[in-house]
Amino acid sequence: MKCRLSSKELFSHFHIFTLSHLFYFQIGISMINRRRFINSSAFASLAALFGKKEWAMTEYDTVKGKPLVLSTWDAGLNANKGAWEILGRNGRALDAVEAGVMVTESEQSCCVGLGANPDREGFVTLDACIMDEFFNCGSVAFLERIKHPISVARRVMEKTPHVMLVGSGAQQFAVAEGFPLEEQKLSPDAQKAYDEWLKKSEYKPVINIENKKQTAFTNTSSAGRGLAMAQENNHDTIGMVAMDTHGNLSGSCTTSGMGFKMRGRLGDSPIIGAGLYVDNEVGACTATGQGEDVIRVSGSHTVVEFMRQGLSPEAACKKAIARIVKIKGEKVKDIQVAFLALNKRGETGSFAIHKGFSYAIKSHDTEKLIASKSWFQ
Ligand code: SD4
Repeated sequence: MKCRLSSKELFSHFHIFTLSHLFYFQIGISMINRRRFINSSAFASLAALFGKKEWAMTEYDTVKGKPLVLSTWDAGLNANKGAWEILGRNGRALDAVEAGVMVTESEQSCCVGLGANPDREGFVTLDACIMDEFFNCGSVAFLERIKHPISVARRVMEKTPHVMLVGSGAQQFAVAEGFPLEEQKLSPDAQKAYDEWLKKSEYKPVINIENKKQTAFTNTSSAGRGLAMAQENNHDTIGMVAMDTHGNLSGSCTTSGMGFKMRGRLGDSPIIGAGLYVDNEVGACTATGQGEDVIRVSGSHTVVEFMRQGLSPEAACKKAIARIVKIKGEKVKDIQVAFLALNKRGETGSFAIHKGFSYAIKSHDTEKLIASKSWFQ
């Protein structure tokens, strides 16, 4: 009996045959050396033939001996210096991302640490998370009166069976670990901003408040906006990702969240996969801006997955931003979100919804601030 197949059918049979053989072949190989197999040019060309780009891109060649740190907003310049104390001496990325953001937690700012803007009840509540090269991660949220939430997040990661502690439980753990309980008191700048805010009590986040010059961190009304712009301070929520000399990645993120938020509100920053994600085989990403919209798309994890599929850090950030832009429709004009990413090759990139987002980079060769590309100009 003659069997006639069209070229389309022939192709699809060949495709199925090849895929199933590849599957069994890959299981066998993985026991020997999966990494070498995936990187082999034969496999890469088969992947290209079938348009399955991610097969060829699953594993990146790790760059070694070129430590690098990236962090969000202009305050990232100082934070990077803190991280570099460790990275520049061939220390571990995890230690660097903790030390780096502790610099910002100690500075007076609108959006990080105990000096920052309070919630609508007048209390400063802090969120932070940290992740290392082994998928270890720790997080604290709705934490009050503790100066360095990032270090408490690291203790959660290292000393508990959990990933996340919140509120009074997080505070109790911090105190038991020896972190001092600070006074329940607003900084003079935050007090001024809160008094101003109380006049209208409107929740209206201002995009790019993190980089606006300000002395009192009012970010709610148009009057407040003018005030914020005219003032003289320059800090922010900080997300940091770093690669150490061994090519290992880690990340951290710490914030007081959106100013004048509802009591108990959490944003993306303490949520692993939203405000931060690290996959040491692929890359790392952190997010800043309106946390609700980062959470909606599991932002940082989504960016890392796009990098796994072969996109550059910038293209991966842009694709995640495109998703938010599509979801938000008209409302997108009032929100800012930015992603900042790094891959295993040491390539970096960012993308924001609106212009005005900047990030800081530091390596052996460079130390500078970069204006991010954005969806809207
Ligand atoms: C939040 N993502 O709490 C944070 C705010 C932020 O720069 O990043 N500000 O939603």
